[in-house]
Amino acid sequence: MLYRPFLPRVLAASSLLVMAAGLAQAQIVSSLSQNIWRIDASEEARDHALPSLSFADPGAREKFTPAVAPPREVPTFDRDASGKVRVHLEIDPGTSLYGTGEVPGPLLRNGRTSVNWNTDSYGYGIDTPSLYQSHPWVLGVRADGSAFGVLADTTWRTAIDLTQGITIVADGPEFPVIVFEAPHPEMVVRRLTQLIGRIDLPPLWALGYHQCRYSYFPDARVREIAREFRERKIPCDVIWMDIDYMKGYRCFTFDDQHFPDPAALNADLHTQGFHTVWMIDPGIKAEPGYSVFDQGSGAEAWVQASDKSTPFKGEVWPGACVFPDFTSAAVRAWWAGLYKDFLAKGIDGVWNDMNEPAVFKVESKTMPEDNWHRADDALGGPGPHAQYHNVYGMLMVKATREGVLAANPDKRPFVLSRASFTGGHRYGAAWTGDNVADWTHLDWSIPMTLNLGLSGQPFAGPDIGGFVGNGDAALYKRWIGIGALLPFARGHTGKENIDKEPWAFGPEVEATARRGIERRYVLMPYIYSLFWKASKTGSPVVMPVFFADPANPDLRAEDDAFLLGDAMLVRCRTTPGADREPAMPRGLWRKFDLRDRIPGDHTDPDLPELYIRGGTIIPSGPVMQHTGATPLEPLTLIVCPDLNGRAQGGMYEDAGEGFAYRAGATRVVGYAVTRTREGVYVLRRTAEEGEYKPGPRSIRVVLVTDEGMFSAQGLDGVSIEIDPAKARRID
Ligand code: NBV
Repeated sequence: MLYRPFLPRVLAASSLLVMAAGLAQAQIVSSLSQNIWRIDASEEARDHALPSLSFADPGAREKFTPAVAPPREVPTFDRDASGKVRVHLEIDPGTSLYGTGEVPGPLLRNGRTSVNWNTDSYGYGIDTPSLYQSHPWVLGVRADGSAFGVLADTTWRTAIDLTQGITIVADGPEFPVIVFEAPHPEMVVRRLTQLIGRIDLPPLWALGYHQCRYSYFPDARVREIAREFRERKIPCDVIWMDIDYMKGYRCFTFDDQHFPDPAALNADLHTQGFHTVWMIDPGIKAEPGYSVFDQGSGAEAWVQASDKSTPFKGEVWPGACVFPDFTSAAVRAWWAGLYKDFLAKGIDGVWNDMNEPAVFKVESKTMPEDNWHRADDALGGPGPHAQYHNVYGMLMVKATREGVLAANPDKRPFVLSRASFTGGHRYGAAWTGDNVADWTHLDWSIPMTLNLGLSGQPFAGPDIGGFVGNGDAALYKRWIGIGALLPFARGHTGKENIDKEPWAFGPEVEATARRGIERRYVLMPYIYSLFWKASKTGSPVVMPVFFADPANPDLRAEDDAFLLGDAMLVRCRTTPGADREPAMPRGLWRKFDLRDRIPGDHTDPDLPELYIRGGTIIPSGPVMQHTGATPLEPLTLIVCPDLNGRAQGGMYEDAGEGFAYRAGATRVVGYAVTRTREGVYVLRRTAEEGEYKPGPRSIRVVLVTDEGMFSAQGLDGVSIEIDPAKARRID
């Protein structure tokens, strides 16, 4: 980068002359807010930029002022040999790169390339260039731990090359690049979400454990799975219905033989404390007489072929299909309306699959790039599929979410989507698609979830146990312990595979799986508070360990461990044999376990190790069979005093469902621990806000010290003393 050392700190004008790759191009550096810049290739490019589909408020991108100073890493624009727009940023030595959305392989992305082009990538590997979601976003962490972020604000295909600095090559017209700067990488992610939005608080049940397979059918099998969970006392909140519930794969229909009475099935499951999620794909069987096809045809709802006048047909599950054109608000509204009768059967959540969109029997695995979308002007106006391909899935989930909400206006919607785009977290959660039941994919499930979080999607996780292939007991028992502590925790597997429910591998593995899942439920008050924080601030629910010590170069590639919020570190073993010890951040981190509520938790070699950060408090609860099973009684505060004997923490709670929380029916409490001169620890409630009142509650304190864990009991609101010399030792 030629000019940076000589750059005047205050620029007289917003235009900056940049010499890049021998080409002179005047680029425009504008400010969106403090520490957020918008850079355009030229004034002309700025004036003609397509609207943002990532920004929660697209208008926010247009409210810029001339920048007083440029960011430290300034993108330069030019064209590659084939005429594509190329954006390049130099990076300082020692800069680590992350993000880029859903990418296979390790956390650290330096030296890697990926292509943003949503693709059905069954059984993907390290060389698979594109997975199901697109996130033209890179997070950079400099040697000193300060950080920056780069968002290429275009929906067209982008290739991200991190082999020499950051290079983004894009199809389509020039686009704005948004650059973020902050002293800490978590702040960069928060600033990103200031623009692309934050998740809405999910219903509490969606944070429980989910059980899926392709497919549980007929309905008797679904009932059997539910019964097994309850009889074996393995906690579970959600059972999933994959495509085989449909009648000939026609969306919004039910097979009359296998699922003759979906309403009764859902009602039965509800009685046992389960919620259900049912799949809906975008491919609609092109069959006159099928009401969804007839309605959509009448409304001219389908994506058009390149002739711009006939609906494109592609083959998916039901045979020849047409595809709703979600780039039109009218089509989205029609699609949303289809969920009313569907959800009236007692369905709680929706799973949108195949929405890259996936098309069978074609090399591209999707529709032709010159298909035609009659997109609204707000999205950029009519254009080819190449322009809208990457946002097709996101716009589908947007419509689905709206439909689910309209059908049950008093409930928080839950939608899971396979395809997505930067900003798609506002509409649905994500999973990492058709992974493989092997150790490599177990290993990747941590960094893939982390990089999605660093790209703005905090609600993500892998198919626990692996989708493609069987795997074995050794793999499953590691995976369930790790997966149960990732934000979205769902066991799933492919059609031909062996059973992979927690009990499928025999009693020993079942015991580990039960403990692993029980951990999630015990930690639910903490996990729910982290989702609340994500919804308020954009902080990811799980974060790389280097977030706890960003200037430490030894942690930059560590992805066998992760932070679950600020207070907890989860150290995993993702190889079958001689295991490496994941590196730890500097500072005080104490190992703890949940043996006081989960027998054998501390001796199970297959569960990840749990650490609590010195100076923090983790709220937790009793084991329960589902999130609605029992009240939070007692509230157990796991306390790790720092070297001065102090600790602080808090908790968010509400009804776990519905929208009263938006009108103040919330409870945010703070607790603090101090140590007296005599070495006695005292817990006090320091804050209590909001109108949600759970009633009187007892509190257990579990003090984590060098000498072991000690517990004491008291009432919420009253100070509690713990004298390690006299307190009950947990053993
Ligand atoms: O609907 C079947 C599967 C589903 O189970 C899986 O999770 C998706 O990623 N779906 C893909 C379609 C085809 C799988 C071979």
